[in-house]
Amino acid sequence: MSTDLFQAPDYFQLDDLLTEEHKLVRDAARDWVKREVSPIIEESCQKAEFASHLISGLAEIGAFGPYIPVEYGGAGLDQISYGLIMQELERGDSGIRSTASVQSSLVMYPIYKYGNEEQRQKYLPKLASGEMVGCFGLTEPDFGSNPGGMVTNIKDMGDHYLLNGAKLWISNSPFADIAIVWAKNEDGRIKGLIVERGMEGFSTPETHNKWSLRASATGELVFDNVKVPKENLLPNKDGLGAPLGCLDSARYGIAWGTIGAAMDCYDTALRYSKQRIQFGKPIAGFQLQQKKLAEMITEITKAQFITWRLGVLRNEGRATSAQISMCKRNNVDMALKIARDARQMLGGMGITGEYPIMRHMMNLESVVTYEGTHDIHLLITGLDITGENAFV
Ligand code: TGC
Ligand code: FAD
Repeated sequence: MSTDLFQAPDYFQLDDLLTEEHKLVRDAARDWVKREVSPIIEESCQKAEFASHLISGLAEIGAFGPYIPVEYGGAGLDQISYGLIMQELERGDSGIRSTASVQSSLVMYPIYKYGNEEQRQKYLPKLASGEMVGCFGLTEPDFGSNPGGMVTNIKDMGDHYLLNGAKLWISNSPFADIAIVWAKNEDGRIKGLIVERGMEGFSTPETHNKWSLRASATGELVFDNVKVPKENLLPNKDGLGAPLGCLDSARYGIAWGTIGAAMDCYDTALRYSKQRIQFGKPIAGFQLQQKKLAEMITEITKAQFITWRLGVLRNEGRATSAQISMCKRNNVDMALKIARDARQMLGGMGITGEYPIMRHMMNLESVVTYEGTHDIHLLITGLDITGENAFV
């Protein structure tokens, strides 16, 4: 891997709107990514291996539960600091951001929000320190965009629940210590459970042959008559709104994260275009290449501002799910388009691992699909503005 020369673009001085704490948190994450992620990420992707040694560093920079209160081991930061950490991690690689997103918003968040005090005390400090890693099981083989149709189920057996079913496409599942699993009870009501590795009948086969998110481990969760103790049920919220509430938090993190991936592609293409000589001058001097770069920085700047504003609204408890959907959809799409244009600007070199662009581009094909696809988020906006539900 060549030296990481990344310089973050800030065309409209967004930094002026950040607090000193935001900048400290962001810069710590940025330095860590340069030091720990950039040197190893290309090899990790080529080998399709999750670099598990990064877990302790992620914990140290506060990437596990940034906004979870300090009393539970979290960093007690605000939503903008959380977003900036995700931005920096995804600047390194979407798979590394995925690991932190899942741990923070899909595992720690539901335990903190929907769990009881014993569950918080038992799991949150270990998740924050990276001693324990979790995953989130919502998607099933036949229910992806429509998770409300899930067939994974629990039966009340008196002193425990009997869990049966399967989840597919689960980030971190192959090595996770615990899984937050969403399943229907006998009344068809969706409940959240904490399932622990080692419970009889619970297995987590890995999904291979991915061309995307290769530095992140993905797998299944298979439940064959798993006895889950009653104390592992999350008591404080049920129904589809419970997992969807977690997704709001993770989608918000992705909105920031994809700005990081876009910045890395833009910064790489800008630097390359000034150095690459064709027809006797740097390709940066050709109008067609300038158009690409000018449009990239414009789109990054627009994304930075709606996302920062979304963070302010979240800090004030005023952000809506529909606003989060719009921001996630816009920013992933923006990053994908920038990755594609940036890759072209590097010509043949753009397809190699010498530069991060192709890796970001392939990663973003997962990011545009998970946490709600591009089209699903458009329909959420459509429902919000028209009041007409296209899902029924
Ligand atoms: P619908 O009838 O609209 O809603 C059911 C209940 O949920 C409430 N609700 C929400 N609550 C909180 N946050 C949200 N964003 C919410 N959206 C809806 C809603 O008010 C209702 O509550 P109640 O009390 O009336 O019951 O549900 P629907 O079945 O029509 O589905 C709506 C739809 C399609 C928008 C939703 O199901 C959806 O978002 N589908 C996409 C599925 C998805 O995003 N899956 C992600 C799986 S996890 C993942 O991908 C992790 S990748 C992590 C990584 O590696 O980074
Ligand atoms: P489908 O729902 O089958 O969709 C196929 C196509 O149909 C899409 O283009 C979709 O937009 C379109 N479509 C569906 N319904 C409609 C409609 N009503 N109108 C118009 N078009 C529609 N899930 C988890 O629970 N936990 C995880 O940790 C997790 N990690 C993931 C990691 C990776 C790498 C990937 C790829 C996925 C992950 N997922 C995870 C699953 C992810 O959330 C789903 O893939 C996603 O929600 C889409 O579901 P699906 O793949 O079944 O596609």
